[in-house]
Parts: sequence; structure tokens; C-alpha cells
Amino acid sequence: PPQPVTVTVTGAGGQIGYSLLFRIASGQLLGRDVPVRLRLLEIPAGRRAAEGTALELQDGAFPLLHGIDVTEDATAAFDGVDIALLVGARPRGPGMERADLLEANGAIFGPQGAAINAGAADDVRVLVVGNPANTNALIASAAAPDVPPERFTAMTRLDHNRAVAQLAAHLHVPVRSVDGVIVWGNHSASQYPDLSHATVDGRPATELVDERWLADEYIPRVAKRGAEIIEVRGSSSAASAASAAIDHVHDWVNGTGDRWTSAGVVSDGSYGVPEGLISSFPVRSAPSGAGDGAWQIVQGLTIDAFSRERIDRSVAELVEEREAVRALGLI
Ligand code: NAX
Repeated sequence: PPQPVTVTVTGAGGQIGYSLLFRIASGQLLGRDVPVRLRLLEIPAGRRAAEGTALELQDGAFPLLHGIDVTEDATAAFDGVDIALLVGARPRGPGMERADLLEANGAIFGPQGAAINAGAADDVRVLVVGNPANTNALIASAAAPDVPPERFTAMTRLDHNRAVAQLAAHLHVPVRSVDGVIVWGNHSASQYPDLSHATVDGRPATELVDERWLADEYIPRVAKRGAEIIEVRGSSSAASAASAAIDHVHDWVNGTGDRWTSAGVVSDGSYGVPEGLISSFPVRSAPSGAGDGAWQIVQGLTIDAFSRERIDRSVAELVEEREAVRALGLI
């Protein structure tokens, strides 16, 4: 039988954690035959909530769940970790400037990156969900010089899933009909959901939608969906974010097959995105054991002027964030 995989979730006492952990325990992260050991990392303020969630996980009597530890110690949390889901982050408080926000998150993701460097399994896979996700992933990666940068990723899968679902809803087709959607750049309002390579039941999406809808409705709707959820639900996306985290890791480990998806991965300079930035790209993955465990950026796509401008705008924001964390000595 397969050996249990160690999965560490930070911010486990929070609202994304509450959705995410049950799906991991039920086998949706890695597969219905893969046992998991959970490590929940929290800070004192969230510890009781995480402990309560751990009690409920026990009550789920999940056959695949081989143990749960709750800790406030990053070294213990990441010792031997195979999959690290970095969800806990410092939200922007009232009157907080961007530099304060980046600094507060540097104090979280730097030490967590160092703990991963010290103790993680050789083939560790890290997904950063906590915002600003791309730059937090960059900080964690910089603090883990012995872990290949390809092992650190940032979540743009929620944006990707929103982009797929909004197109499907507009055209009244099932989500499954849609393929080839891309989200480029930063997980922020500057992200660019790109339909220029998308197909709907094999037909180019650009033949099925009009340009005005694309520019004036679709792109802003996807990019501002997080704010819409907050307005309607009264709190930020949680179950959909957890679902996207499951999708990201599931596809990374099990392969994307003949489709592609979007993920924040370290740039190798593809599509003019400066090397070393963690930016969202169209990506594919080979099943575990069949590749080197890195996402592959889909190559050779033509980028028209409309897309070029939007990709560049979001990437410029990532460059600024990188400069800001460099100036703060966080990378
Ligand atoms: P919550 O505030 O409900 O939970 C966050 C938890 O993290 C809290 O329990 C807190 O105690 C814990 N925490 C804080 N610092 C920690 C540390 N140093 N170590 C361990 N735990 C720590 O937030 P939630 O709604 O769960 O969202 C979590 C993060 O996901 C936020 O940063 C949020 O902005 C981000 N999101 C990212 C998304 C994405 O697509 N990449 C979408 C959803 C979400 O907005």
C-alpha cells in the first residue's frame, strides 16, 4: 500500500483551512488511495480554531487520514513535509501601507521558507495561497536556497477556474466544453484572463464572444470576482479558494493530461516575463514519476498586441513588488 504523504497546512484555523482540510482528508488532494498525515501550523490566535478543526477531522473517520498534529512551530510543521500549503498570511490592516504589508508577510514567509529548506522532503511541492501570493512565494523560495525554485508556486487557479466558469456561463455550455483559458501575471486585479487560445467544444472562443464583452465585462468580472464575493457573501472566498488549491496540487502531482491550466510559477524568461519572477502562466504537468516534478510552461503561443499590453501591465506590478521586497531585504 502507498506510504502516507505528509501535508502541512498553515493558517489551518482560518476559513480556507476549514474547507481545505476535509477535502484533503477525504483523498481529493492526492488520490482516493493515498493516505495522508496532516500537520496544521497556526499562530496562538488561531490555535484553538485549528484544534477544533482537528477534532472535527477526527470525527470524520476518514479512512485515509493517518494522523493530525497541530503546532505553532514551523520547524516541526515542515519536518519531512511532502506538500506544503501556505494559506496563513497577514491581511492588510487599516492604514497599513504596502511596505508594511510586505514586511509583515516577509516575517511569515521568510521563516517558513527557511523551515522548508531545513526539513522538507527532497521532492517537496509548495503552494502559496496567502496574499500577496506571488510575492510571498518569492520570499519563501529565496529563504530556501537548497530547494529548486520550481518547487515554489503561487495560486492563480481560483482565477483560472473563475475565468473558465464565466466563459461557460456566458455561452451556456458546460464547464467541460471550455479549454485553453489562461490567466497571466499577478493574483491581483491586474491579472489578465486571456481567451485568445481558448476553445469551446473545439471552436475558438474568440469566434463566439464579441470584443466589447471581452474587454468591458469579462476581463474585469474575473479580475474583480474576489470583491464581488465579499460584497455578496459578506466574507472573502473560502470554499472556492480551497477547491482551487485542491485542483492545483492534484494536477501538479497527477498530471494535467492533454489540457493545460494556470499557475503562478517561477519564470524562465518565457513570454518576456523577467526570469525569477513568480507569475501566472499557462502550464502543464506530467504525472508524478514521469517528469521532474516541475510545472512546464506551455510554449509557442502567439501573443497579440491586446494580450501583450495586459500581460506587461500585470508583470510590471510583480516587478514592483519584487523591488519593494528587495529594498526591504526580504529576498
Ligand atoms: P483567515 O483570516 O480566515 O485565516 C488565516 C489564518 O492564518 C488565521 O487563522 C491566522 O491565525 C493564520 N495565520 C496568520 N499568520 C500565520 C502564520 N505565521 N503561521 C500560521 N498561520 C498563520 O483567512 P482565509 O480566508 O483563510 O484566507 C487565507 C489567505 O488566503 C489570505 O491571505 C487571503 O488573502 C488568501 N486568499 C488567496 C486567494 C488566492 O487565490 N491566491 C483566494 C482566497 C484568499 O483571499
